[in-house]
Amino acid sequence: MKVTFINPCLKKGPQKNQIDGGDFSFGIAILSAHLRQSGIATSLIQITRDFTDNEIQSIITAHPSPLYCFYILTHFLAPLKQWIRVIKETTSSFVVCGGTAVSVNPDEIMEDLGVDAVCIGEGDEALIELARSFDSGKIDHTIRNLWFRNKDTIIKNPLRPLWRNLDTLPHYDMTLFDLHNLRTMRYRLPYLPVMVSRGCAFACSYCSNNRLHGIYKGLGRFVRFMSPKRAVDEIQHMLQSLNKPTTLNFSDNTFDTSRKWIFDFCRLYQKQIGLPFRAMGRVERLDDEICRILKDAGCFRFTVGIESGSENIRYNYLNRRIPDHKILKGILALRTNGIQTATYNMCGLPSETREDMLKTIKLNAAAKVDFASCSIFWPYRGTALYDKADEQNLICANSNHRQLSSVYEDSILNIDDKLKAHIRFTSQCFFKLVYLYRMCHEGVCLASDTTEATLDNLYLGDDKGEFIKLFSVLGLNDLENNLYEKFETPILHDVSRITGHPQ
Ligand code: B12
Ligand code: SF4
Repeated sequence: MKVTFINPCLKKGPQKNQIDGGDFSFGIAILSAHLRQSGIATSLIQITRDFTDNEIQSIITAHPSPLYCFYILTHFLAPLKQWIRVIKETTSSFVVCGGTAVSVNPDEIMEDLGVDAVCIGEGDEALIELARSFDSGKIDHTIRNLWFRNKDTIIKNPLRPLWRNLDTLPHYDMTLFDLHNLRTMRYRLPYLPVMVSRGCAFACSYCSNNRLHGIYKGLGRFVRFMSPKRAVDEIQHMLQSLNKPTTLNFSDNTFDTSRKWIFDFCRLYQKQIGLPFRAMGRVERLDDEICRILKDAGCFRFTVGIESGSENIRYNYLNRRIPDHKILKGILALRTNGIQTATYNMCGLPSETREDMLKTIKLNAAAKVDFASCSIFWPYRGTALYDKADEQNLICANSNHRQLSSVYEDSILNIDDKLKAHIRFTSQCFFKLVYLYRMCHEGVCLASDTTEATLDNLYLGDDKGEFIKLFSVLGLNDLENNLYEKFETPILHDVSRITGHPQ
């Protein structure tokens, strides 16, 4: 028996004949490892673009399986629905799906996608049990963590406790992925994503972790890290499969969760791996000591979420009680220790005004960040901020079926067109705006009569033409690319120096 995984990682644009290895998925890599350890073969289909029904049919024919396993992302519900429909029309296979988007909204996903079963929470043991029950010839409908469609009813089984000790997990199955052609491996500064923890201690209102805490209440510790030794082993295993030195990206939600873990892990990593890496975490946890140890271990960039520059929005809407001064202090600690700083921000939040968005730009400018991105708020079902947006009648009836190539494209909230245009401009030009304000704060002459107040008025208005001219006059049109070039070329040299392998 062979189990086939299907991973949605669609990308817009002309790429038909281009090799595209898609995205790595830790969820699929670990589930496949469990199955293989139990003697069950696996394969993977990466949905990297839109496919016609006929194309889907031939891909499915090339990956025959009695059990298709979908990883679900809300952004891609429409194409996922198409894949599931084609599988159901052309085969008698069983379709099960999982992932955080399912865990926080199982009823609707089950109904909407027409699948045979959904997995709530961790699927490590549940999927092995399901695959084994196929082998025994009769599907077991009592498997914990799974809900089954049974004629007109749904069998809702309870959850089992969380996987307690991450050191006892098998190594991620890297063989499923076309590692050299992963999208992240084709960037100018390529990187391999790695992950050595599960869960997050925080409960930001827009994030699924907020709901997962509730689902898992009483079922074990939600935040778990591999031991430093096992984490290094895992990374070595992942690197061996790639067979090419590269930089690493820790995809863990909050890398700086435990001070002791960081110290122990970084010491070991520095000795045994030493490759340049980036990570992300909570800004208020960063201080000089942590930043120094991160830097010594090879951390060249650290990303933190500012999300909004308005304390009102952070405290009352996002459930992120971090005052401005702590944000500035954490980012300063990174900068003074020679770590590049990057921030995640959002715009288009419920109740957010243009003035609030301006505060986000200015806080990033004041922090002198090296890179900043600003996604457009997407309300994920099952999160507290979705409920708040719903109370304010901001959710459109068909919002779940909007397919966007990314969270940088448009707002899906029920708001007026002028505000939508402002939000798109803010997201698309965010870093250039931050840079302009930074130049202003640092006394760099922008144009004879351009003061901060002039910039503010321009930004708050509807006509953004002057900004477009300013960006062009100041040579900011290619800002991100130029900065990446400047910051990343030395890192590439570091990889070659450390490994003696030319990049
Ligand atoms: C790491 C991460 C990434 C990484 C890797 C993504 C990946 N595909 O693995 C990167 C940076 C690439 C990424 C990108 C994006 N991400 Co992301 N990401 C995460 C994060 C922080 C952890 C996911 C993870 O790997 N966990 C560890 C593994 C082991 O757990 P897992 O994936 O949940 O899998 C377990 C179970 O869910 C279950 N399971 C999973 N799949 C299946 C399938 C079956 C059949 C079964 C039975 C069980 C099962 O079993 C697994 C093992 O226990 C989550 C937050 C979260 N709490 O999950 C967000 C999250 C998944 N991402 C999110 C989003 C929105 C995105 C982007 C769309 C953002 C963007 N840039 O536009 C892109 C999408 C790209 C893509 N194709 O994945 C949202 C999804 C929300 C939603 N409702 O869809 C989340 C939930 C964060 C949030 N905002 O709340 N992401
Ligand atoms: S800190 Fe990050 S991962 Fe944790 S709840 Fe907040 S947004 Fe989610």
